[in-house]
Amino acid sequence: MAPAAHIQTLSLALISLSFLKLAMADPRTSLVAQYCNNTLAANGAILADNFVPSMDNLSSHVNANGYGTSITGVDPNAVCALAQCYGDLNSIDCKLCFSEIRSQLPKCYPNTGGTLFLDGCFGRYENYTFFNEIFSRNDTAICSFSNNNSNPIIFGQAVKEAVGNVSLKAQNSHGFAVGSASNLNSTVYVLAQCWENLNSALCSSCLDAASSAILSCSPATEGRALYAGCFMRYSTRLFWNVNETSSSSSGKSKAIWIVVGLLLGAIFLILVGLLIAKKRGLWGRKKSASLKDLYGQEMAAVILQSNLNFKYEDLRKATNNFRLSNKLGQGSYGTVYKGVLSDGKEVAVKQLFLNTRQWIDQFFNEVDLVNQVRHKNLVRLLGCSLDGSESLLVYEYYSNRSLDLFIFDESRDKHLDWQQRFDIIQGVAEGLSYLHDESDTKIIHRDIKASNILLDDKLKPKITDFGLARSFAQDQTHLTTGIAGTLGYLAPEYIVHGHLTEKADVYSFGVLVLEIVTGKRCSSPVGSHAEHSLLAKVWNHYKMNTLDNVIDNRIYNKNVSDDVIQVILIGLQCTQADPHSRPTMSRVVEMLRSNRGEAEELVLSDPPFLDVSPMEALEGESSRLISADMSVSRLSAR
Ligand SMILES: *[C@@H]1O[C@H](CO)[C@@H](O)[C@H](O)[C@H]1NC(C)=O
Ligand SMILES: *[C@@H]1O[C@H](CO)[C@@H](O)[C@H](O)[C@H]1NC(C)=O
Ligand SMILES: *[C@@H]1O[C@H](CO)[C@@H](O)[C@H](O)[C@H]1NC(C)=O
Ligand SMILES: *[C@@H]1O[C@H](CO)[C@@H](O)[C@H](O)[C@H]1NC(C)=O
Ligand SMILES: *[C@@H]1O[C@H](CO)[C@@H](O)[C@H](O)[C@H]1NC(C)=O
Ligand SMILES: *[C@@H]1O[C@H](CO)[C@@H](O)[C@H](O)[C@H]1NC(C)=O
Ligand SMILES: *[C@@H]1O[C@H](CO)[C@@H](O)[C@H](O)[C@H]1NC(C)=O
Ligand SMILES: *[C@@H]1O[C@H](CO)[C@@H](O)[C@H](O)[C@H]1NC(C)=O
Ligand SMILES: CC(=O)N[C@H]1CO[C@H](CO)[C@@H](O)[C@@H]1O
Repeated sequence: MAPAAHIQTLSLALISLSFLKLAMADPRTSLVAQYCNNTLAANGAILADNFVPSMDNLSSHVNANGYGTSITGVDPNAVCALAQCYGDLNSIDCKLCFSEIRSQLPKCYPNTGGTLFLDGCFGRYENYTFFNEIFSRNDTAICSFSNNNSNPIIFGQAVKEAVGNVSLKAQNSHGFAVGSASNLNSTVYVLAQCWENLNSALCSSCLDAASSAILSCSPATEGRALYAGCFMRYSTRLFWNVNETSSSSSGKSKAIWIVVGLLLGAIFLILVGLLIAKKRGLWGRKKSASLKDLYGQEMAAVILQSNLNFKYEDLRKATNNFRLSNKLGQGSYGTVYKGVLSDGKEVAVKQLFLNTRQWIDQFFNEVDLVNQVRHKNLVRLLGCSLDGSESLLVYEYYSNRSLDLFIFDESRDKHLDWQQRFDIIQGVAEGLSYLHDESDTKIIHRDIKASNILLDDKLKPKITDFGLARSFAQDQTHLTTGIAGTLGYLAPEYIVHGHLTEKADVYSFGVLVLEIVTGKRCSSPVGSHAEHSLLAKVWNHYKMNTLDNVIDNRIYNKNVSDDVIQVILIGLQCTQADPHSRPTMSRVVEMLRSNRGEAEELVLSDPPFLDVSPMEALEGESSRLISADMSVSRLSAR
């Protein structure tokens, strides 16, 4: 190759490198400190009911602004929450950081509050409005003395100058600043951040206190000050994300991403080839990331050429321009509309909320996964649209909508008899068993619940919403980056420790079985909690040998009650607190086929963790709380 060509390739490669660096900036999700308010909730069930919508609301604010507050519910079980990404995070990294907050904060449940400092963002919830607090009893400085600077006096002066200047700069620039100072050969980097709701007087007081606290860390090479209203960090290395070109991307359309990505991907392939040929491992570390990028682009190309491809314009017409009257429901990642294609075929069109890079990966993930798995009890994906301003997925339409509309329907016009309910339970079990054990890649659904079970015209169940599903084999490291799912259906080990295995699906399935049999919701809509202790209630009847009483009276009769009870026992077995005591889904399918819950062999222990509300426990049965604690600590011991 001519020298000129080398230079050209190299400069293009450098441009692409800087792009990758931007795209892969660091969300800094490592944990600095977490503490829980030591007050127990007045009512854990209502707290849980309020927690999820409060976090969802918070999430929408943080995704839009990098900061947010939300208030859900009323005293004494309100959930007031605040989250703040530090100013140098781009919008994608902010989402990643917040998703870590989202998954870690519930560890404080059922206490009324929790505070979490990560290196890139902050989150807190309490049962009162704390938004203007700048000090708390837990304010502290954390110093890392592992590697003290060898010249403490010179170093100390650099720390003092950098901290003082950056603190001042932050007070004068909307609460965020970064900066550095050098003294001889010591350079110190400082970041300061106030929460955005604080006025400048409060921000100044907080940063002043944080500054004096953090100065006590010198000569440690790392210091962090954690205050109720602000965060400050100094380090001897440059730790924040440096601004390069125009910052982040949330507004950019997907099309631009794909074109840019393809271009850079191609350039990078050339570079990697060159490097390998020359046996120079100079940029080896970046290589794997870029190849992962290429994977996404390949997917796009494959989809565009396949019959999975739908035109955005056709889908817009099919759904009457996404008219509200065509709306079927709200899925985890987007709104679902009914559409009628030009040939008269009815379809369900899912319009994904977001179009950032992270979500595009999710999008390919979903297309890829749902297209790979084919089973009579799984919703069929017909295709997707890549050419419009939004990401759309097209599914088969099922006329009888979702299971929750049937089992929780108070009026009697959508009645399901026992045989129909049993068939639904069996179908869902078979679908899940396929996902766990029979498909090419093991898939954990993560969000099994009544509204994710669709019913076709013969009332056969179809599991939907694979948006949360990840292939077990491909993505092990990211399994716990965000707790997804619906509280009430979530397995305790997943809520408390973020441990995700297929046994979390088994737990959710068990909850669903109990709902189908009793006709009661495991967790009620926001604000009420009457049925929240469904598991506890069924459990109590099991212990008193009165399970007859929990059966939905719309299906109850003497002839079926034995069969129904066998199924309840399977449900209880699936909701055991210890994941190892839960059967696999293929075992559940076997038990259902032989129509026996195998009561004799069954040893059920531990009432399910989530249903022990502190109030019930304090009102007398304190042994229940203790036993729940034990099941949690047993989980932590693993
Ligand atoms: C814990 O919550 C109570 C109100 O329930 C509040 O008064 C107290 O300040 C909180 N503690 C901390 C450390 O935030
Ligand atoms: C969040 O809460 C505010 C105030 O209660 C409300 O106005 C807003 O619509 C909510 N946003 C979302 C996305 O739920
Ligand atoms: C917060 O919860 C505690 C404990 O349940 C309760 O005593 C207190 O009144 C609650 N605070 C507010 C503001 O409701
Ligand atoms: C990056 O640039 C934006 C806008 O130009 C600015 O608001 C922000 O403070 C900058 N961040 C850093 C870390 O320099
Ligand atoms: C936070 O403050 C409370 C009340 O002073 C204390 O009991 C608790 O141990 C503190 N937590 C941490 C992590 O410092
Ligand atoms: C660093 O300095 C601190 C405080 O001066 C001291 O306690 C610590 O032992 C020192 N550590 C090392 C590794 O020198
Ligand atoms: C810090 O502030 C002082 C006083 O305003 C100034 O002299 C100094 O140059 C500043 N240092 C840096 C690194 O900006
Ligand atoms: C910085 O300078 C001091 C004295 O000039 C010296 O003792 C120290 O080793 C130097 N540190 C580094 C990292 O070069
Ligand atoms: C119970 C119920 O609503 N069943 C309906 C399911 O869908 C078919 C086909 O649309 C209808 O005929 C049933 O009435």
